[in-house]
Amino acid sequence: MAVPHLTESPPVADTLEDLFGSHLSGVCRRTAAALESCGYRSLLVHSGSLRPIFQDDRTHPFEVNAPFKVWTPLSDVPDCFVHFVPGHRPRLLFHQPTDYWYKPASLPEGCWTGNFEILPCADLQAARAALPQDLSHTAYLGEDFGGLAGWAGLALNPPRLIRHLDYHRAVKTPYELACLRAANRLGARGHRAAARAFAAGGSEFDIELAFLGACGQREQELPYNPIVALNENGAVLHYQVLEKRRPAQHHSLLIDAGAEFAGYASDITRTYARESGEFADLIGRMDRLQQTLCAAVRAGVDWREVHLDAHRLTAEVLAETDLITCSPEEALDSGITSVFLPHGIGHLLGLEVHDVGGFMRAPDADDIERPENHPYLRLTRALEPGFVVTMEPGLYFIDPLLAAARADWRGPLIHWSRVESLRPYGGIRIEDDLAVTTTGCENLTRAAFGAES
Ligand SMILES: [Mn+2]
Repeated sequence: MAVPHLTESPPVADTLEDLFGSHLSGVCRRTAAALESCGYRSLLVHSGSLRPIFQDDRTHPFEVNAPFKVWTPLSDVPDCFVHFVPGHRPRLLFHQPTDYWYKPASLPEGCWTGNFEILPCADLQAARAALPQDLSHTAYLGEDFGGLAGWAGLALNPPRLIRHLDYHRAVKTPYELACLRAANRLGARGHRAAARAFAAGGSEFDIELAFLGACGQREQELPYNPIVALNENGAVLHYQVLEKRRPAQHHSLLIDAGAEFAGYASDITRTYARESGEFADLIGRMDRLQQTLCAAVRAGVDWREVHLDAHRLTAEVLAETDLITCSPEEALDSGITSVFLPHGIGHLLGLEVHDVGGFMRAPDADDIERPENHPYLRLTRALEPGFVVTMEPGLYFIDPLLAAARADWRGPLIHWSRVESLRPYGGIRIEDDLAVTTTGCENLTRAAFGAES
């Protein structure tokens, strides 16, 4: 029998320091190789700029640039730079203005800072002065902020270098996996609170507030704005309204919401029925379908095949639940499954919720095509150990897609009275985050829900 305190994983904060050091070494190594292969001697990465609102003295919420977050977990300080010269310790030019309208950021502390030479810079001129005089053979990643034109010699966002860096971002380091586990634990905590708010009869807005409160994050800290959809709103894939009134009746909740940890995202969807019955049964079927798909995930698997398998399994569910009048084979051949499942089965996840590099055969090769008639799939690469992907099958009752199908030759293949009885529930999506290994995958989301319960 295992001794509990030995088998428990240590608190995240105790292990991140070591993990960050080797993460950063890996980032330095792969960046040095990419720079050399593309003919540059150093890299300058911008955290991003504050964007002013038209005719106002306020700015839009700050969104840090993902290529900067590869280097540091700083996600809330604009106008910082990482300057990396292979063979040298990376330098962080940390924006610290003199200001009394806003509170300037304090110099960063924490396990990762010892890996950098950190220089406070009051403004962009100070940052420029801290950089070498000669910026030729330096690649710059970030937007073209006002004044950058004066920084002569920089190569702005060279596409080939970006491809090299993006390609390798798909494979996560152990530090990144630890962050993604933590983001899932936060997200699961939010989802549990959201489910309670739904059971208590809350509005979409109430449910979102419950999610935010339990995660301990404001909306702009989250990796994406939560999709909180009651009843038929679940049929709008990226539903954004957040209705403040409670509906007359609560039938269902579809919530797609994730939290962020050190810049890394979780992306989690759950669907709930208020009462037992055929929609609750359909959720159960979709949950089993999702678990079947997860069980087949391992390194070497072609993600396009996973997507097509999802359609095969969806065709079977449609036949079993009497939603179609034809066989599963005919549903698949006729494309009927895409009426009910009109999005990709999953995507890369990491510093961005839809992470980069999903189509690349190799840094210097062409992209891998999507399967024919599946225009929304965001990942076509074969899986490698260290990829983190979402698995998110769905089944929806979407009026415009159903109307189009009803009007053409597909009409007789759909059982319309069955569709009508399920329309008030909107739809179902069940989404977990999976870390791919050589033999299978680690389900970061189910583990997080397990730890929460
Ligand atoms: Mn997703």
